[in-house]
Amino acid sequence: MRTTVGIIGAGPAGLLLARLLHRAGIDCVVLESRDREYVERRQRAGILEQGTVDALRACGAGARLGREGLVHHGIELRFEGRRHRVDFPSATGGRSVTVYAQTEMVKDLIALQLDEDGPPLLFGARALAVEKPDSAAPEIRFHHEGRERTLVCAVVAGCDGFHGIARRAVPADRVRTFERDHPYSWLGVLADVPPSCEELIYARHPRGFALHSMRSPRVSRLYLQVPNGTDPAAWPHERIWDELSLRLGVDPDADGGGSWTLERGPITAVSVTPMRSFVQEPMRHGSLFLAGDAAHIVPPTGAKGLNLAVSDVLTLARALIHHHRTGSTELLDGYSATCLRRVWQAERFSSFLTDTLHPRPDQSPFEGRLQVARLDRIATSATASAELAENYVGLPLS
Ligand code: FAS
Ligand code: PHB
Repeated sequence: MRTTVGIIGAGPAGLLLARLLHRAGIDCVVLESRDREYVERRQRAGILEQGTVDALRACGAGARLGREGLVHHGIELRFEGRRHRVDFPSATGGRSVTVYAQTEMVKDLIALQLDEDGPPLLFGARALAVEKPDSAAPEIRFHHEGRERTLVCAVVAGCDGFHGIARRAVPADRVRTFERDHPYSWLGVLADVPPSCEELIYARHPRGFALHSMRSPRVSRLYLQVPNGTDPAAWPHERIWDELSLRLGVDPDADGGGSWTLERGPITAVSVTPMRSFVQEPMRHGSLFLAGDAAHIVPPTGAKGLNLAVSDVLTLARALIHHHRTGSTELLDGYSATCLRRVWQAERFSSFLTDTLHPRPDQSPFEGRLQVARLDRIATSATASAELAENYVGLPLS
């Protein structure tokens, strides 16, 4: 098989890249190791930055998003029984975020690719290796339908996530990795119950962090900080609801207090995700370009993972299209530096929010007070609140 751009992975990064290249007349092939049902059902992110929404609309993938996406103009912080709303539009010139599950974005992109005669998308095609990545004709060796095959390309896009193989095709002496594991994980819950809030609630409680998000007016998505290695089976559903109610609870007599109750309902999915920060530099090696989780991971606290994957792909697509039209490699040569500047800003923000909202198991009482002081500063300073808002809605694309 031959193509111009071989794309490994049919997650948000690979699917959006295929859509953008196809519309620009650049042929590509997407290789995805899993089957369609698995990819479409895999519970992941829920918040789209304005830039992501704009990009999906611009490439014709925003119809259902426009109908079903929930536009949110702020989030609520809760700590020490207090409540503080961070307003987005007033601090960011009118920008907001949209609640629209990654599963739905993936379904929309797959449907467009398969139904609108898009580029080839092979499910059950597991990439085994990227050969000759620093040549003008790199090859992807992959396993599909019981046999090994080779896809000869001009460019390989490694969009195969943190556990993929593309990143490992770069010689070890040519990369620098930066990583940090956090001493806690998130227990994620999907529940068939209307959300008990209009906007997301991020809570710092001495027992641990909790987040109340949503998927629709009828489905709630909630998270609890748990120790690493937690077995979901150790959390019966009543225990989950009890702990969420405790950590998200408010003090009627505190700032912004009032009364608030967490509605309970049938839990349909429980999973545990470790918190990880990771960056591999550079994001390019010869004809191999890494995008999304294949190159970097952020803890999900700042809702940046999916949105970073999108901004990498917008940068890569623009560079490939520029080269296709002019022959110039200028944007391709600048790809890694352009992406990494935004990646590190997302790592900075995600680390700040994660460190502020999650009591660490071994932290000192002093560090606990610092976390409360940081939140108090955001709750009492328009400047600090605006800084959070600017980062949450997404920094401008370069
Ligand atoms: P993805 O991992 O989504 O996609 C990579 C694709 O490549 C997958 O379909 C995989 O099957 C395929 N693949 C892997 N190896 C392959 C091979 N050898 N051959 C062929 N295909 C291969 N972000 C948030 O903002 N908020 C969240 O709440 C959140 N929760 C998350 C929970 C979990 C468990 C994980 C792992 C991540 C979460 N993230 C969250 C981050 C997540 O949304 C990612 O940022 C996003 O999926 C990145 O998209 P991709 O880069 O396309 O990678
Ligand atoms: C989600 O809805 O899955 C979600 C929302 C905000 C986050 C992380 C996850 O920061």
